[in-house]
Amino acid sequence: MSDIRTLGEFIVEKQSDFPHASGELSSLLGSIKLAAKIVNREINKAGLVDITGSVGGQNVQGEDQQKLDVYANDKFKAALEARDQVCGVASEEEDEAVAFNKELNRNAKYVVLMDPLDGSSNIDVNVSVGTIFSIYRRVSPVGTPPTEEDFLQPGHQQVAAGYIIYGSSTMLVYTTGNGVHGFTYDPSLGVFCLSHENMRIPKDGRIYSINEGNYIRFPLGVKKYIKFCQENVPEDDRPYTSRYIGSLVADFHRNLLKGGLYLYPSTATHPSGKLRLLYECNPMAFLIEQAGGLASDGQNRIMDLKPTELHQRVPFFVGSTNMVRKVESFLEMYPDQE
Ligand code: AHM
Ligand code: MG
Repeated sequence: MSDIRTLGEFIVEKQSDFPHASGELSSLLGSIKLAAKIVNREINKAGLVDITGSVGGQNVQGEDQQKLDVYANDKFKAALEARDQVCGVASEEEDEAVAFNKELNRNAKYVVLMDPLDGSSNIDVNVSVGTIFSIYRRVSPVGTPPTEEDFLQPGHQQVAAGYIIYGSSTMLVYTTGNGVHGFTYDPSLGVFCLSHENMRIPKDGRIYSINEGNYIRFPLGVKKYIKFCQENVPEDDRPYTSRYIGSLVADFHRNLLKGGLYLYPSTATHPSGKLRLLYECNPMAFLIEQAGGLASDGQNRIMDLKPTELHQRVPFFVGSTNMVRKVESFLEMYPDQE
């Protein structure tokens, strides 16, 4: 028992990493931890109760909303509002940013951006899904409602980011800019236990993760890169292995542990790709850089992009440093669509 370090204990221990730590960020992470447990409980029951399937509506981007998407959104929002450390949230499931109106919330200094249930189309088939979160210090004055500028900050301004993977076991992985730490949920104790301290992604990898069904619509550089991955060059450990779950958190998590590259490029039909800059790409970019990897839109560092809208999409290449550099070099070498 004495070896177990819980997420709560670890966060308190690490508070001293912040020169003027007031405990507010720790308390905020505590809210996320609580909502994660509630959502985890519900996801584990998904096959048992009539909770899966589309709720009937569509979100702002015209995608089907699943019941658990809505459930997760509500639980994370409620948990974040309850502890008074957050003045507003933006979510994949909300058209606009949501300001919390209580006076204590208006006095809070953080905003949270989240994808409450990423990969939710996978729930019905018992495949891992996840929650992704990103935390910023507000730039508008404390005491007022949050403004658009609070939510449209570049990724390098994040103070913390992380994800929860609801998988064969449930894990919470986060960074506050001092490395990446992973905690595995022990359902019998009801606590997240430190299992992966200071996670590092290998500089080289041999897993590539992409929806190859879209091949015909990819930029030429991506097509050439895929062929490069498939070439028979034993001295370079090629051909690589292709692994694609279709659940960003799960694909990212595997590649973080083993080394690899996740790609969601622009396509002929979706010139900006599919993934959302603010609550999918930026948090993953912060995590991967903290773990020693890279995240790029094909040319630029993801965390340097200046967001212009809440649900903005961006091509996304994330993973082992040498693999990201390689795909960037192919995009530079073959700039045109075929
Ligand atoms: P979602 O937020 O609507 O669930 O979409 C994001 C998901 C990612 O988890 C996953 O990597 C990607 O979409 C899969 O897209 P595709 O089905 O086009 O391969
Ligand atoms: Mg998503």
